[in-house]
Formats: sequence, structure tokens, C-alpha cells
Amino acid sequence: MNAIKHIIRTSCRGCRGLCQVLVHLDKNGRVVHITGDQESPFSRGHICVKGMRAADALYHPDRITAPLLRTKARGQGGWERISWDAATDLIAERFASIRAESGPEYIAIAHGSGRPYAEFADLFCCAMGSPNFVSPAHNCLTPRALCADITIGWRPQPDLHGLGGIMPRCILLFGNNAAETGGTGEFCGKILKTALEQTEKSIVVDPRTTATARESDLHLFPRPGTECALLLGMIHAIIRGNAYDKEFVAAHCTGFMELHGHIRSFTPSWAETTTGVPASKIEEAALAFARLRPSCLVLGNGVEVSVNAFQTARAAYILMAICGVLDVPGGMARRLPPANIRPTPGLAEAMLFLPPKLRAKALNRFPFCAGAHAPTFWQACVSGRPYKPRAIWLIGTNPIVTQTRGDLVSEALRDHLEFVVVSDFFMTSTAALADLVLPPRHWLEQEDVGTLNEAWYAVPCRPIDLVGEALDDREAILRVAHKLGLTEAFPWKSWREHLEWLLEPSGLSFAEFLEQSALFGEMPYKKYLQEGFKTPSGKVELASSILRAMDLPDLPTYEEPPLSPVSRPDLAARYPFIFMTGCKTEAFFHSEGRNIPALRRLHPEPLAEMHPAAAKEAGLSEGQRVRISTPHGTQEFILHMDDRLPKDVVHAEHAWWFPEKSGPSYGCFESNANLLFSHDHFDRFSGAEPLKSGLCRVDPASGAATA
Ligand SMILES: Nc1nc2c(c(=O)[nH]1)N[C@H]1C(S)=C(S)[C@@H](COP(=O)(O)OP(=O)(O)OC[C@H]3O[C@@H](n4cnc5c(=O)[nH]c(N)nc54)[C@H](O)[C@@H]3O)O[C@H]1N2
Ligand SMILES: Nc1nc2c(c(=O)[nH]1)N[C@H]1C(S)=C(S)[C@@H](COP(=O)(O)OP(=O)(O)OC[C@H]3O[C@@H](n4cnc5c(=O)[nH]c(N)nc54)[C@H](O)[C@@H]3O)O[C@H]1N2
Ligand code: SF4
Ligand SMILES: [Mo]
Repeated sequence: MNAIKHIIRTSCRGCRGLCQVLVHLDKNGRVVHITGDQESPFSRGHICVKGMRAADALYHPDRITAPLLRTKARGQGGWERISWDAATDLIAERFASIRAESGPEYIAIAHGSGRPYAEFADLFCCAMGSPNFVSPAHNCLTPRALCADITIGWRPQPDLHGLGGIMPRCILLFGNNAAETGGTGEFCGKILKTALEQTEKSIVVDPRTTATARESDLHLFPRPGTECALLLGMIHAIIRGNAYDKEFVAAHCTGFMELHGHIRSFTPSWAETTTGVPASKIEEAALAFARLRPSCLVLGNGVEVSVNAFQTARAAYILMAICGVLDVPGGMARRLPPANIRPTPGLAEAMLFLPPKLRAKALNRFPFCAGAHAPTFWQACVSGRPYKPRAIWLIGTNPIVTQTRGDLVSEALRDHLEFVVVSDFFMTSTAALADLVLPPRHWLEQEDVGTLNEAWYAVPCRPIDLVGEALDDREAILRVAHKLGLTEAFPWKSWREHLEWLLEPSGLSFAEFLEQSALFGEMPYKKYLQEGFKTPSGKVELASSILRAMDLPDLPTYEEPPLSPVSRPDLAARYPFIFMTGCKTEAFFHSEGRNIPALRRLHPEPLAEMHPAAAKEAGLSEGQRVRISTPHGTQEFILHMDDRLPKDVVHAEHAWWFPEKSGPSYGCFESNANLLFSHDHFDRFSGAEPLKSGLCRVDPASGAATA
């Protein structure tokens, strides 16, 4: 093993988290290994296998190291290396001519999940005048974030760090497996585990028995997709049990009387009928949450990919509010970022570049979905209705496998869009259909002021090593923006200059910032006593005036999933299992990691999981290749027995492709869970898709039907 010559502290960006890590280098400055930083107040030594193996992607032999221009027909391979200057010239020229000929909305920018370049990508899109920024946001974080904005005026974070000197007495994990995923908030798995060890009552609401569920004090197994009903039953139990915080409700909430009337019929017994969770357990969970204050509720992606995404979040925020846990120590905190650094301009600032007449051109039909709605966007590319986008720059996303109807996405990229640019480390199924592929810097190559959604700290990200001509995504965006004359939105000459601008109020240069371990925000609680809540009434709106003004129901109701044994008994006869997809696994970040041998060994095949008893009944055995069919398609997976699942539920992993197979598809149409959904069903508020509550059947891959 190589001798370690240096250790450099930096911050991992291998998922939506931001763990502080130590990178161990040899005498040539090459990364030898990466460990967790025990001194980090945020991640306290945590590191996952993706973080540990990050250098395997950095130095991967297949990594794209220079801009590549297509020389043959789309998808036929044949790439020519070109300079960054030529590449950025080409993008600027094509975008400028399409904007002049057709209008800015004909150009789209797509990005992936929670990436540090997302703000720059949105800003660039809006600055060009296009409302069509495309992302997984409709299925990830945005439904609950926009719901928090209209209900509370800010986005509550579970106070698992106990910054006010008090830890939560009750933690309710709701469709969230953050011990393995880190979730989408400002805490990592280790912080959650520590908080769970200290709490008096841990409650997990999850159809699967995750490791956290197994160790919890109370585990509720709702039928997938029904958790909004569960929350309504809990609110009923709390109000009927007189366990709500009357003082907080009287002083700081509107609409309690309407809620009181609305909730009357949503008894725990009603919720039992819908969710399958015994009424007594619903009451136990509700009363524990209300009485063991401070308590916190951690929402997750399990309840967000649902036609109830927005209403589930509404019910969850109402529950927090009536229990008086908003912005109290150990409850649901409102974080303030460090006051002495400027925030990177976010979506709100980006939208200032879009006058209402351009906003209205977004390929989006949902009121609580920002930018374009991804499925609507891909449909428009193929159908030309209401118009046909002409160009797209996809930055760090692989929608052929991560979004529904990859067949449509692929058709749009291959046959319809006139100009396709992809920024990615590797030649993915999506990148293989591009005209131009750009190599971004990996987090081990980036310099940054690292922050997260609603976090109260900023940590240094130091460049460790650089491979080939990789360029930071944000530097690439800046260069194209400047060539298009977008200097009002992008006044910084370079990415480094932007970082210096962020830090200016602190008096620190970027070099000086790198000497710090972190910058902290203050953490005063109960800020609403001075500031109120940023809603139209200045209070928490249990009944929402914004929804009422939009002619939408102002109190949450439950909608049965469109494909369920209840809504479609006719289909359930042929598709007897409830179908969940995309519970995240530790080794992979969505579609990433399949080409990293150390990660792939941990998880070599695309798995479909079912209970051993159900498999036995169907005559299926462990490791067998099976066909999963839904009314929309059939894909193949390897069967894995999982006694953590209910007998009537099947789970299939999402985002599989096979980099070892030949391009351009790299096997992306073989085990692609997202080909098993249609574009017929969406949450009518946010446009979220029911990816964790469908119907399916399972057959052996070779022939006869068994299920
Ligand atoms: N290792 C790894 N970490 C990741 C990611 C990754 O791909 N890999 N992705 C990141 C991203 S972008 C996100 S959004 C987060 C998501 O992280 P989480 O919020 O933890 O989301 P999931 O893993 O999708 O699902 C969480 C849990 O919800 C449960 N669930 C599924 N359906 C239902 C339901 O109908 N009701 C209820 N109550 N529960 C349900 C699942 O069984 C699962 O255990 O993870 C982030 N972290
Ligand atoms: N069926 C089903 N589908 C789902 C989900 C589900 O639960 N079920 N979950 C959904 C969720 S929550 C999300 S967030 C989406 C994620 O969907 P995507 O964002 O499309 O997923 P990723 O696999 O993270 O795409 C990342 C690509 O970006 C590249 N990349 C990584 N870092 C960078 C970088 O810094 N710069 C650039 N330029 N490229 C980079 C990687 O190599 C990879 O090819 O998937 C969704 N899809
Ligand atoms: S949890 Fe995320 S941020 Fe932390 S080490 Fe793993 S990949 Fe990196
Ligand atoms: Mo996500």
C-alpha cells in the first residue's frame, strides 16, 4: 500500500449530504483513501461506502477527460475531442440562434438531484429567458418544500443536532430511511442514529422493516401510498385527545375551527380501513408525538412519490403546528445560514429574470412544481404540443433511467431535439445520445463554499486532484453565459470570483476560508415571536388561504392511489402485488456507481424484492431471474427474498443500467423500473408520480405465469 504523505480535509458531495472527510494522499498527490472526519460537528466521523470509494470514480479509466463532439449519427459513437473554447462557442451559437428564431423557451436546461450546481443551472436557464428547467424536483423534495412555503412560510428541519441543548423526545420517521440515505436534509445518517438512541420514543412509518424500523419503539406498516390517511387519523386522535398545543394554535395558527370540523370523519378507525394500520397504533403514535414534546417528524421520499405528495406534506405540517413543535429546540427548526456569507442566488432570484409572460410558457401544468414538469416536457418534445423544445443541456442527470418513460426520453433525445449537450463523468445511456459531451469536475476536484438545503453552516470544499481537462459545471455555465452576454445574472468573471463574492461580508478570502473548519449560523429559536410566519396571514395556515384563492381544497384530503387493489380491483386480479420502486440503496447514488467495481460487488444485480412466503407461493426462488409486469410494461430483475416486506408488496430497484454492456443504450431498457409507469397519473398539486404505490405481477423470466 502507498505511504500516506498528506491528509487534506474537505467535504464529500457524493450524495445530497455534505460529510466532512479526510483525504489521504501519496507522495504524488494521488488519493489513496478517504475516511470520515471525527472532528466534524456536522457529520461526526460519518462516511459511507460511496464516500470511501469516491476516488474510484475520479481516476476511472472510462472517465471522459475532454469535451467530445459527435462525428457520426446520434447514438452511433464516433467522438472527436474539441477544446473548451470551441465547445462553449458552439453552445452559445446554437442557443443564440434558437432563441432568436423560436424564443428562449425552446431551450431547456436539465439537472439532477440536489447537486451543488443546480442553482447556477436554474439561473442560467432563467437568465436566457427560458422557464424550462427540467429536473427530478417534482418527485424529490419540491412538493414538500413548496407546501411548507405556503403553510408555514419556511421549511422545517428536524432539530436532530440538538443545537438548543435539547434533543427530541419523540422522533417520527415518515417514509424516510435517512440512516441509509441521509435523506434530503442537513443531517447525515450518523446524526439521526445518535438522536434515535437518545430519544424516548422512536416511531417509524414504513411498509418495509428497515434497520431503523427494526430498532424502533413503534413501527407502523401502512399500505404503500396511504400515509396521508394515516396522518389525518393522527390529527383526529390528537384533537380528540385534547393533546394539541392550545396556546400555540390560538396565537399562531389560522383555520383551527375549519380543521376541527374537517377532521371529524377522519377517525383512526377510518384510517385503519384505508391504511391497514390498527387504530390503536395510530392513536399511540399520535399521542406520543403530541405529548412527548419536543418531537420531530422526518418526512422522506417514500411519501413524496405519490399522488398524495402535497396533501401528505400539508397534513404533516399541520400535525407539527398543532403540536407546537415549530422552531423550538429539539423540534422542527428554522435554520438560518451563516449571516456573514452571501447565499448563492437561488430559484427566487433566478425567477426575477422571467417576466410573467415567459413563466407562463413553462411546459408545466401543476401549480406547485417549479420550472418544467419533467414528464410534460418529454411529452412535448415528442408530440410538439403545445410546442416542441429544440435544444437541451443536461447537467448531471440520466433521465433515461431515472425518470418515467425512458423510452419517450430516449426518443426525444435521439429523434426530436435538435441540439443535445450532456455534462457527465461517464458515457451514460443519456450522454451517448448527445451531440456534445462535457467533462465536469468531480467533488474531489471542486472548490466550493459547501452548503445544503436549509443548513446553518458552510464548509470548505478543497480541490484535491485534477484529471484531464475537467471543468467545474459552474465554470462551464459561466463561460457560456458570458458568451451569450448574460452578465447581469452572472457578474462574476470566474467560479473562483463568485466564491470570493459569497465570502466578501465575512472579510475572508476563499484561501482564508479554506483554513477554517466551517462557518456557523446563529441558532435562535422561536423567531416567529418577533417575525411571525411568512404566509399571507402571518400565521401558520392550517386552512390555506393560498389554496383557497386558487380554488383548491384548503384542507388536506386523501386520494386513493390510481393503481391499487382498492381503486382498481379489476387490475388487481391480474396484478396481485402492490408495487414499490426506488427505495435507495447505500452503495449507489441513483444511477451512479454501477461502473465502480468495489460498489458493484456489494450490489451486482438489479433486484426485485418480495417476501419469501409470497415467492414460495408463486414457485419462485432466491436469485432467479423474474419478469415484473405492470399494465404499462415488463422488465427483468433478479429475485431477492426479503422478509422485511409485507407479503402483498414487491419492491424493484430503480436507475439500473449496465455500463459494461454496449452503447448507446448500455442495457438501460432491460431492468428499468421507470419503464413500468405511464404518464397518466400525477399529484394534481405538485405533479409528483406514484412510483411507490402501483400494481404488478411477478413471473419467471423464462416462461409460464406464476403470480
Ligand atoms: N445511498 C443513497 N443515498 C441517497 C440517494 C441514493 O440514491 N442513494 N438519493 C438521495 C435522494 S435524491 C433522495 S430524494 C433521498 C431519499 O431518501 P429517503 O427519503 O430515505 O427515501 P427512499 O429511500 O426513497 O424511501 C424511504 C423509505 O420510504 C419507504 N416507503 C416507500 N413507500 C412508502 C409509502 O407508501 N409510505 C411510507 N410511509 N413509506 C414508504 C421505503 O420503504 C423507504 O424505506 O436519498 C438521498 N440519499
Ligand atoms: N422509480 C423511481 N425512480 C426514481 C425515484 C424513485 O424513488 N423511484 N427517485 C427519484 C429521485 S428522488 C431522484 S432525485 C432522481 C435522480 O435522478 P438523476 O438526478 O437523473 O440521477 P443520478 O443518477 O443522480 O444522475 C446523475 C448523473 O449525473 C452524473 N453526475 C454526478 N455528479 C455530477 C456533477 O457534479 N456534475 C455533472 N455534470 N454530473 C454529475 C452522474 O455520473 C450520473 O450519470 O431519480 C428519481 N427516480
Ligand atoms: S453520506 Fe453522502 S456525503 Fe456522506 S460520505 Fe456518503 S456520499 Fe459522501
Ligand atoms: Mo431525490
